[in-house]
Amino acid sequence: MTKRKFFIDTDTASDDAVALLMALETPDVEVLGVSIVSGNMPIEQGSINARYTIELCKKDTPVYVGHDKPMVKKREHADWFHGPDGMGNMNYPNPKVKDNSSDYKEILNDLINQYPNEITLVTLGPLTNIGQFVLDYPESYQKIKEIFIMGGASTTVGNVTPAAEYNIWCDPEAAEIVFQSGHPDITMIGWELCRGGANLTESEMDFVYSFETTKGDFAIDCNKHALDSSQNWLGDPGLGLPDPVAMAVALNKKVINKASRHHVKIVLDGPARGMTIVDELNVGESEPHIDENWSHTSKNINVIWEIDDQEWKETLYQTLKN
Ligand SMILES: [Ca+2]
Repeated sequence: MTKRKFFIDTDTASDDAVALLMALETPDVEVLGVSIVSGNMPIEQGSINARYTIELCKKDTPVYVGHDKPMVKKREHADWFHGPDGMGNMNYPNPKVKDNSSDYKEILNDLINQYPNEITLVTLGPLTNIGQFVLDYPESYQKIKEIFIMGGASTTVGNVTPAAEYNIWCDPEAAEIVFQSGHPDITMIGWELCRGGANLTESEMDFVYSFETTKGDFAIDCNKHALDSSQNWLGDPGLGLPDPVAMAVALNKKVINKASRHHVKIVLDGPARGMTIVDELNVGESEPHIDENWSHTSKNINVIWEIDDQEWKETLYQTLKN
């Protein structure tokens, strides 16, 4: 079987861990490497969480530690959401394997040259690592097959400010570099897609426990703190899993119900910092151009508007059953 080749960039906390697990446990996918970025967690803890997840899946995927802070803005972690260790304080043991000391950018560059136009890049954290890769290896970057970004909110509802989703807000300068990079196949999976009917309900979490698998238990247990935040802080009915929803879209196109291509810009500063402005009506392409910021803009991002909640959950369950 020819496997699809994935590279994953993550600020590994609990929902990242489940997304990693999904990719690692999809039979026709090979995860070539995982890079860690500062975000939800400091990179040291993110690396520990990623390596623990990889060991749980009995894989030896290398983990590379990337940038320990955003390009311009100061560090802001999200341990208040995921628990101090990012994994619901489950006291998981330390992983046995250390992180790989190679530079993630050199590794990713080598992999792209080895497999041009074959690698799917999935980003689950702030875009610092990938923004820097765009700057350092612009030609190689364009030979990534497709890029799936968990970040932003196409409907502007924010989870860290009224305007912004955490990943984009955390490093808006890096996000803008990636969004304006000219890569022809970038898909944005906004956090709003994991809300409401895409939440895992209490009975769906019980269903996962009924698999009686280590992976199933792990997927729900490590998100206990996030469940509390999801319900009591964001007012969602159950457990929101933004990174796994993004991974489900990358793994299984049938998860996508509605998508269209638009120009998307990132707001860098002010009260709308990190907002992903989607030109939903493509007004930037029409005459007359009355605002220089939106003159002659072209469609740079595949925006997902709606997912099939049942298909996403099935995609998740398939990876937790064995
Ligand atoms: Ca994440």
